[in-house]
Amino acid sequence: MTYKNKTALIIGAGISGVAAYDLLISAGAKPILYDANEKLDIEEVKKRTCELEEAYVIVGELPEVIKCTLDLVVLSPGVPTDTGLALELKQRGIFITGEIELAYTISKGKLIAITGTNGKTTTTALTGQIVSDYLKYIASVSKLYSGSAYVVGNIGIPYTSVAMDTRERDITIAEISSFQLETIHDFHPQVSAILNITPDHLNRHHTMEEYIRVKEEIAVNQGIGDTCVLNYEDAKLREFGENLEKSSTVKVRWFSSAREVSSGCYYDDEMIYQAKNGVKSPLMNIHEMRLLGMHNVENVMAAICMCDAIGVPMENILKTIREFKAVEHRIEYVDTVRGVEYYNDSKGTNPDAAIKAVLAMNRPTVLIGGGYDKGNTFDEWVESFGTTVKALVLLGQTADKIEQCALAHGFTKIYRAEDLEETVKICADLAEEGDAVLLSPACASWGMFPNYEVRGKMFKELVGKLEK
Ligand code: UMA
Repeated sequence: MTYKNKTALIIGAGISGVAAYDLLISAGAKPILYDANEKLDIEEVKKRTCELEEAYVIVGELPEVIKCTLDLVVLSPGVPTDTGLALELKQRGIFITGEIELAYTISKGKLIAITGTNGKTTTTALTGQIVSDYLKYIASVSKLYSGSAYVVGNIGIPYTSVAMDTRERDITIAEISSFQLETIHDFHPQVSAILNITPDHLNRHHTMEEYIRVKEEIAVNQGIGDTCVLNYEDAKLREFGENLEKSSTVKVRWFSSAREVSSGCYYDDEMIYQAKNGVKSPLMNIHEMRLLGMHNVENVMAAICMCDAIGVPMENILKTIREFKAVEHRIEYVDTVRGVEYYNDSKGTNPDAAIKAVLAMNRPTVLIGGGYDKGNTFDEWVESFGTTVKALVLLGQTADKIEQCALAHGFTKIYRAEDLEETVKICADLAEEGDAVLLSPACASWGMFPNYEVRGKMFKELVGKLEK
């Protein structure tokens, strides 16, 4: 599709809307950046675009005269396809597309696209690192340009912000959310992965069936020579993959944490194996990984399958995996102080995510919990403590609620703190050599911090100040 001289309305002036605006300017289109939030400061939005004060930005009500001039509409990921404006413009026959599709139609090179309810950020970052390390290695031995790796998408870097820079030899590794998959048309990754599908974002997709359907769209345009990597232990994905194998030319590669697979990777007795062309080979012991937890073994296996599919040699893949540390704020190793390992899982903003962090701990753990009350219940989280959590240090709005829940489950080693500084001091006193201290609060940070990143960074600073 050519965008030259096309009048395009971009809905949503967040980071992807602004990047889409800049991309459309570079592509010779006439974009209009629109946001429904009338309180947005138009001058501030303009400054975020490449055109600065010349940019065409509208907030609040969209004038009728604009609606009549549009050739296409680009939705930001956070804009539901069934909002009044999107539906109205679609009914007028205007082509509706998404920010990801826009980037795809302009970018060059190979594309690896990763979706799933959990684990997609870590898997995308790891896959991107493997590809990037490999391309650099090739360049160092051949002294020739071997291409670059671009890590983009839901991970926080809009695909549209790099699309114009990509070249035929480059490889883009994209984390793709279900929101982004709703507005694809020709989006066609050479390698796709769906890591798992559990209930999430049902307020947007309305039903679980629709959420699953949208996730599976990631492979809809794949065909001969392409690969789709799927989790064999997810019943829906197993069914999807088996149908895909029967009905298309797409190669399906499985990963499994529970059994041997015919083609792909599997886990057995602390080892990761590869099954390829009828041959099974041990790849690595999971203790060689710096990532913790069985969910991360699954993420690693998915990354291996994807990188193998684009031809990265196994020794290069495994080298990067051995060196790869967790993504910031996701069970991130911080430091060892007086024999105690400190982990930052500030992204554990709900009980489900926080359970994964507790299960990942392989030593007695002093756990930091509590924060903003999103109305969650904490029973399953407390039940996951088992023999791993030796003490719980609580802070924030949910401290009372969590304490009562823990006591009801018979967990009594509970301490309270006023702020994060006091929390870290209490943890340092409680933890003994060989223990871990884990910040994985099961709650959002709001109320005490602007976001989970600020909370995690402050935790790391406080650990850095502990007496060694
Ligand atoms: N808006 C409208 N009309 C609407 C709805 C929203 O104009 O009907 C406006 C809002 O007023 C706001 C703007 O849209 O000004 C926000 O757009 P956006 O929500 O698409 O946010 P971006 O800043 O562009 O960030 C988006 C993704 N956001 C969402 O999917 C909600 C980011 O994922 C992504 O990192 C970024 O693009 C780059 O690709 C975030 C996310 O929470 C991290 N994703 C969900 C998740 O991970 O669970 C899917």
